[in-house]
Parts: sequence; structure tokens; C-alpha cells
Amino acid sequence: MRIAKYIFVVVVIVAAMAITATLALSSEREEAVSSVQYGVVEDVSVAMPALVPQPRSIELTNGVCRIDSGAKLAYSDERLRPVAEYLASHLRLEVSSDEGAVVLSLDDSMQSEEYRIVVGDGVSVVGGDYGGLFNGVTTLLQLLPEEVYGRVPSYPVELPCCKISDSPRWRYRGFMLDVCRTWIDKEAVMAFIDILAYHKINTLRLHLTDDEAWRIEIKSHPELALQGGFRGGDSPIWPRYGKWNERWGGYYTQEDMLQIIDYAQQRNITIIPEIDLPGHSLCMATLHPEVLCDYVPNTSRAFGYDTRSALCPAREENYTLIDDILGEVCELFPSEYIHIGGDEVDMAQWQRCPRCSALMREHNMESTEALHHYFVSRVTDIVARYGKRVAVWNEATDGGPLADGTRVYGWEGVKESRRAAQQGYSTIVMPGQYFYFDMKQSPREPGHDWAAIFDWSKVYGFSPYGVGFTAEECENIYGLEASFFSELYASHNPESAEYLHYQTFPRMVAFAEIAWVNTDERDAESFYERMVAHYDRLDAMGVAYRLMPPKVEWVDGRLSASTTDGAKLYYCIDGEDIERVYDGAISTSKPALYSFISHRGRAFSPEAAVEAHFRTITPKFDISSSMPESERFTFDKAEGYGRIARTARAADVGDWVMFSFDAPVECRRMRVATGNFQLPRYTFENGYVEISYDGLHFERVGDIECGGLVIEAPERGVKCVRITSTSRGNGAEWVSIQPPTIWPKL
Ligand code: TNX
Repeated sequence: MRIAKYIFVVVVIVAAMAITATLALSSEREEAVSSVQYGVVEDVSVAMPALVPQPRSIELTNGVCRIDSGAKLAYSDERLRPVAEYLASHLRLEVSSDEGAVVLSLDDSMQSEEYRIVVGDGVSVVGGDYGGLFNGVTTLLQLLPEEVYGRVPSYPVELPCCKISDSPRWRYRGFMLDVCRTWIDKEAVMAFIDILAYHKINTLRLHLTDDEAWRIEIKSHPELALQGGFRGGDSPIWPRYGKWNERWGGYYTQEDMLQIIDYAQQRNITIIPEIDLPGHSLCMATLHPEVLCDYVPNTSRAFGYDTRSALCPAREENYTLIDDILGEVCELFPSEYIHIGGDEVDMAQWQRCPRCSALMREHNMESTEALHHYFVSRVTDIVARYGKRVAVWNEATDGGPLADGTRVYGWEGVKESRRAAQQGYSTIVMPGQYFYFDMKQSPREPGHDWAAIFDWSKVYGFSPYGVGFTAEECENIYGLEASFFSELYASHNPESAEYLHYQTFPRMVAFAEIAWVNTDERDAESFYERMVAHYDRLDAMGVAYRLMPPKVEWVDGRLSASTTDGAKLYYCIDGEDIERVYDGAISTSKPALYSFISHRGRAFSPEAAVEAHFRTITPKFDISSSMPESERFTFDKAEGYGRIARTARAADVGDWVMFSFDAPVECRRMRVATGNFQLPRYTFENGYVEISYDGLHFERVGDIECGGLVIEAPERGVKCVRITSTSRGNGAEWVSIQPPTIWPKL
């Protein structure tokens, strides 16, 4: 992009000289020149900007094409009006249906989603269909200065004369957004659709229902969204994941959803809805306890991943309810497929259910997997009656072959994705260890880690053959999908897009590349260069992507830091809350005191430092509590710093957990917490922390957040820390207790 800017300056100078010369000419000539709104400047050439994803073929021809603000944007076919308007809104050019500097058209002999661009004396974008043309337009935007993403191009704009031909490897380049665990409103979804569209993603699957929420209006059962869209406060749905004290959430009305669908369609994105059945249905079951196997309404408080959440497959009325729901869903969404879930069903409840047993006997079913198969088949029939097909998570195939045309999403791993493909299903490959962007990007960053800890480079490294798919299996891959499950977003300021962006970008850039480009060959270094050049565009789009951690070195008493992604470096001295600009090596005998971070635009890196900065210590301590310890997860599990411990019952107001050290611990920082390591689950929902230097006198140091608290710079050696609950229950039958994390004095 820098070269392009340099050339731009040259062109402006050349243009200025030309204008000066023109002034000397006759008035008729003057008129002719000023009416030229676009054209080629031949004696100037310009480097091709870095394009992501990389097009199949690029040929650079001579010169640059200059376009003025008075130029028009024309389209050849009424069907192309939405994409013409889309492009015009970025370029701020007038749309015309006859002639223009930029012409959009269709060529039926080309494939779906294929396009070609010719930049010469004007710009022509030709698509095999609407999608093809849209793809071409997203490439055209990348040929232009990045200001187009802010919709403020400064005219004239210059783009290199070239010919580009391109088409995607996979017909389905998807992204799944979990809007349940964290409520993501209509505007935020649209804003994210914009960013996805710039990367040629063509499917957005909305995970609309789960244990924690129901996010889509169902007119025949309005309570599902009206009540199920909110948790906490006076809602019957229990609060979770850091939003404890308020009624929190929302849902999409059908009208909202139509707007989202339209908005996405203009951007070549199909919205696929997911109604997660029969598991992950605790929200629905809280509102309608009768859907469960257990007849007795089960009103005890429940939590995410709760085992009482599976619908009873043997309760006939459930199919009527599902029919009502899916009837509306099928009508609302134009997509061919409706995702009906099928993941993580706890079948123990079916095993205990007399109704399920009777049904199994009646149909000679030998396993609860067969019962699951029965359920999925019944729902498939319902969906088929509305003219649609079903998509399911991979576990749904465990009970036997599913109806022709069923699409399977392989999420548990590569093996499961391959199995679906071997069995002949149209398969979406989305193994968690490559494509779950709720996973951490390095060990000390936020995120889950059950599938893997990985950054963009692992995503970029994925190729079907590389992970063992055979050519035959590849035939059945319909596409790839990346995803963002949002349990952890709720406690990371969900009112801003920052956490969503940070987790998904630039991993999503790498994903867009491999889902598009038709090769299994990878060159991470050159891709990285292209990706960093693309950061100019992400900045202009306002994406808060993750930068690589700065590289930090301490050599001969000098501490230095560097980045490779064009970001600015800052450093912090431990104990101070100031970010200073880093402008050269720091002479110090205490490198561990310093930590570094980088920023550019809204993007930022994780903290980096010499290893000693992160070192923690493990002094001996004891846990005591007003609650008895669990038999299995005894307190000594946490006392050994290895694992977490549990209490044997839920907390009540006034319950406490105390950490008592054998000897007072001098430290610069200490974190004490209830709950699990990554997710605020099994915590004290509300409470406060007290510290004692002598084991007798306690002083309050703060309220807990997400179950714990970081105590900064204790004045003296810490003898005890006590966490006290100020609320009753936490949605589980126990409280988890983590070992403290203690950073020594530096
Ligand atoms: C597994 S993906 C799940 C989700 C969680 C996710 C967290 C799937 C079918 N089930 O319910 O949110 O892991 O990474």
C-alpha cells in the first residue's frame, strides 16, 4: 500500500503539471478535458496491492486508471442494482443504468461465484452470477485506497491497470456466530456481516437457541423469545457468565431478522438459522418443563451445559411444538438448509424415562443413539414438509444413516469431519482445533482451550489433504466453517465488538484465504506479509484485530522489543498504570519489571515480556470454607496448585472460602477466585474479598468480578485471603475453588 501511495503522489504531480499545461489551451479544449471523469495514465505504473484472499490469476497491464468523483457507476441488469448500490456507497459515486467508469455485468457462461475484473480505460467487473459479481466487487475494493472502507475516498482515485480472473475453491465459506451465550444485537450482527463480506465469506450461521437463550421471535409461541431472550433479574432464565445482577439480553423480531437476511443477501451472504435440538434446550425447558422426560416440573436452578436440557423424543406433543417453531423458521429464512442441532445430548435422562423405554421397545431400538436418530428423522420430516433440508452437528449421525440431503457439520475433530464425508454426507468441515475462534490464541490470553490454543498460522496451515482427507472424502466436503461461541464474550464488555474482533481476526483472514484459494500449498511467510498489508484495510474497517505479541529481548543489560506488523510499541512498568511510547532499547538490570504491548488502529497485541515477568510462585496454603468439600474434588486438589477443588453444596449469602498461607507471602500481585479457570462458572456470583496480614484482622479489598479478584501490591506479607458470597446459589450444586495465582516481587 505504501508503494501505491507513493505512486499516487507522483500521479497527482503529473496531473497537476498536465492541468497547468491545459490552462494555456483554448476554451473548447478546456471543456473537453474537464468532462473526462476517468481514464488511463499510461506512463505511470503501480505495484499490485496485496490481495486477500489471493485471486487465481492476476495480470498487471501498463498504467493506472484514474477515476474522478464525477464518474458514474453503471450496471447492466436490474438484478445487479443491490451490488451496484453497495459499491456506490463505498465510492460515493452516482449509479447509472447505462454508462459509467465502472461497469458491473453478468456473463452466464461463467460459474457461480466466479468473476473477472478488467481495469484499463475504466473498470469492468463481470460475474457468473450475483455472488460472482459481489466477489469481484470485494476484490475491486482492495484495488482501491483503503479509505473506501470508511466510505470516504479522496478523488481522484487510482488503481493499477490489470486483469483478474478468480473463483472460489469451496462453495460454502461459512462463519457461525453464537448469539445466545452473549446477546449480539441486530446492528452488531450487521456490522459483523460487513466485515465478513469483505473477506468473501458467503454463509453466516446464526446459533439462535441454546441452554442460555432463545433469540428468535416465534409468533405462535411468543414466550420463547419474550422470556427466553433475557436472563437474570426477573427472568425465569438464570443469569450466567458474568452478567449476574441485571436482566440482560434481547432477541430478533421476525422483522429484524428479515432486515438481517436482506442486508446479508446484498452482500452475498446466506443466513442459516440454527435451532439447537434436542439437547442444548434448557432455555426452552425452563419455560416449558413438560418438554423434558421428567414430568414433574423441575424448578431447581440450572446452569449452562445442564444435563436436564434434552427434549423427550417420546413425547408426541414435542413434535407439534417443533412443527410450530420450524414452520415459522422455514418461512422466515430463504436458506435451503435449517440447522437443527443434534450435539451433546445427555442420553442418561432418556435411559431413565419410561416413555422413552416404551418407544424404544415399540420400534426395536437398542440404544439411545437410535432414539436420537428417531428424533432427528422426525424433525427432518417436519422440515421437509416445509420444503427445506436439515443440517446437523456430527453426533446426530451416531444412530444410523440420516435422510438423503442431510448436511453434517464436523466440529468435534478432523476424524468426525472425515467420517461424515466417508459416509457420503454433504460435509461442512469445522474441527474445533482449527476453526473454533473462541479458543485462546496463546496460553495467557482469554478463551477456551479444550480444542487447542492457536493463532492465525494454524488456521492458515489447514488443508484437507494435509490433515488426512482422501480425494474421495474431499468430494463430499461442501465447505469450511469458522465459528465463534460466545460464553466468554459476556464477561468481556459485550456492548463493544472488541472481544469478538480480537478472537476472530486475523484468524478469519487466514480462514478466508484457505476457504477461497484452490490449493493445498501453503507459504505462511508470504501470506503473513500479505495479511499485514491487509491490516491497513482492517484498520479502515475499524476491526479490533489481534496483533502478534511483540518480540522481547534482554541482551547485555538492554531490553528491546520489536513487532513485524506495523504496529506501535508501548511499555508498562509493573505497578504503574501508564502506557509509555517505546522508542528504543531500555537499559535495565531488572527486565522483568517491563512489559510491552503494541497497537495500531483499534488493534492490539497481548502483553509480552521476558519470561520472569510472568513467573508465579506456589507457597503452601490451606483452604477452609463454611461449605463442606466435595468428596471427589477435595480441597487439596487446589492446594497442590494442580487443579480446582469443589465444595459439596451451593453457596448461600454469607458463605466464605479462605486461603491461609503457612507463612506470610510477600508478593506484588495475587489473584484469588472461585469458579472454573476459563469460564465464570460455579462461582460466587457476587461477593467481596478480604485480606489479612496476621490471620486475625481482615480488611476488605474489593468486590469480586466474575468470581474473583486481583489484589494489587499488598502492603505486607499476606497471611490469609477470604472470599465471601453475597448471593444465594450460582446455578450449580457446588462452588469451584481455584488455587491462587501469585506473582512475586520483582
Ligand atoms: C462445544 S460446538 C459446543 C458449544 C460450546 C463450545 C465451546 C458444539 C456443537 N457444542 O456448545 O459453546 O463447545 O467451545
